[in-house]
Amino acid sequence: MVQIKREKWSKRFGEWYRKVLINAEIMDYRYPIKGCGIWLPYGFKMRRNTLQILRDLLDATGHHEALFPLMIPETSLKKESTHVKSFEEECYWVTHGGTKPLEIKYALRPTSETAIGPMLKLWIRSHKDLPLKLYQIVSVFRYETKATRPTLRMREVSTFKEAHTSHATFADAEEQVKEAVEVYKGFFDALGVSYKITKRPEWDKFPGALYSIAFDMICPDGRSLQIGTVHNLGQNFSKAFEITYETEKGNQEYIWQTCYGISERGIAAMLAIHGDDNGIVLPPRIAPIQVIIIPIPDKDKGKEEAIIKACKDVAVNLKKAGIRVEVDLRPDVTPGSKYFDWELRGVPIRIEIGPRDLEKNEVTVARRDTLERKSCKIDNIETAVNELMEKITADIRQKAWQWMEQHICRVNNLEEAGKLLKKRAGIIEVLWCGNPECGHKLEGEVNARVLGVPQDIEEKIDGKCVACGKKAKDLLRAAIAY
Ligand code: 5CA
Ligand code: ZN
Repeated sequence: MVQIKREKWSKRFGEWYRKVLINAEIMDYRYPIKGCGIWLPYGFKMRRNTLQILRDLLDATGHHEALFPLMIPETSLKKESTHVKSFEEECYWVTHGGTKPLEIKYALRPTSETAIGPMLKLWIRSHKDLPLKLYQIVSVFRYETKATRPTLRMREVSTFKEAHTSHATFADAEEQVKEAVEVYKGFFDALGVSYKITKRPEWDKFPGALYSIAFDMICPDGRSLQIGTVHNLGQNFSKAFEITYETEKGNQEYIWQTCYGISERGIAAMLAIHGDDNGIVLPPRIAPIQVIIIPIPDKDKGKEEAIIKACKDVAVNLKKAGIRVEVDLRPDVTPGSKYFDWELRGVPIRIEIGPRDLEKNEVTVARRDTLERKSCKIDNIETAVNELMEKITADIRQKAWQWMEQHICRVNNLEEAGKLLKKRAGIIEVLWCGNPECGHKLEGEVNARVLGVPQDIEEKIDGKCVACGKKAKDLLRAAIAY
């Protein structure tokens, strides 16, 4: 691990991130296909804990996990015209079975509306079948043309949670959008990730949607990252796939649909926002190892065995309390190197036990996020660890939100906006008349991206559009986006 000093960290975020993924054994990105990576065992455990939070949130709100096929026949993908127009070029196509060309080629799913459509048509008969809320966690494939980056922009997005819901009315679909936003808030709050919620402009909504709502975070380099989206699909797909239901009055109506997705970018956001010079910092709920215990060798050797025993005893007690704990007993590695290894991997709490600790019936507890150390009575260690884990969770979340608030810039002229965007100061907020052209002016020469109109603040709009000077209707957010 090359040490990157704090003041340089933000400028070298890309480099830091790439190194941390491989050195902390999260993902190996050297696979011979671009945009594909391997979740290494440590990263995979972290991923599993993350997904558990998401599954729990979805299951608790009446969603059901399912699994649809990877391949989508071209005939299905083509049914919704705006959808196919956007995804056709982004699909990987299966054209052969062995050496024989297929009559109908198959797309590897870039997302699954068109895989699910034909099945909903079979399943949904009456209003009693609605709402139907399904999700799956799978790989999707997108032939991304923008620069691929590990976990941030994959071609095999291997941790794609997509939810697809069907409803009887537009109002029900609107309610579902709200529920989805709440679920995602809960998810990112659990990871301690700070975010802004914005309605994407017309020109940047999901292909086939009525509108799209997005969660964006701000990376340490000041660029924004879209970490989740919620779409109201209206009846676009149900009309294309002829998915109807019988109403209570006996009429046939098209269903209303929503979909929402989160990927490994959610994990990336968590690593990016909490990380520091020493490596990653994991929220205790996510950490595969929550506590690492390190014996400090006794120079006089007299207490060596007692120290090892104390380490093991503490581990047993913590394990009994449901805490994920390990003792680092590697014989030829110095404590300093052990600290380095586990700090890099983001283990929230380190417990050191040395001869002097033992004499006082104490241990030394170090927290990963602040690197602070303090002594703690051995008897009460489970309670102390549990309390500290809660404190770490709350503190890193608060720090992440502070970072976010420090990087929201309200400006009232285009030059200033351009300057700040160029400097990657974060997310810019300006007043806007609603005209797309004025939005594009903000994107300007700096190649920024309009994120859209805020959904997380309510404010009376009073003033003029930064681009044209006409009466403003909304706030508009923009950033240099990943
Ligand atoms: N069908 C909808 C909802 S599931 C859909 O596909 N929406 S999406 O295109 O916006 O993708 C959902 C989320 O996946 C995005 O908000 C983004 O955070 C993430 N995502 C999209 N493309 C990639 C990619 N190439 N690599 C990593 N994550 C991605
Ligand atoms: Zn304007």
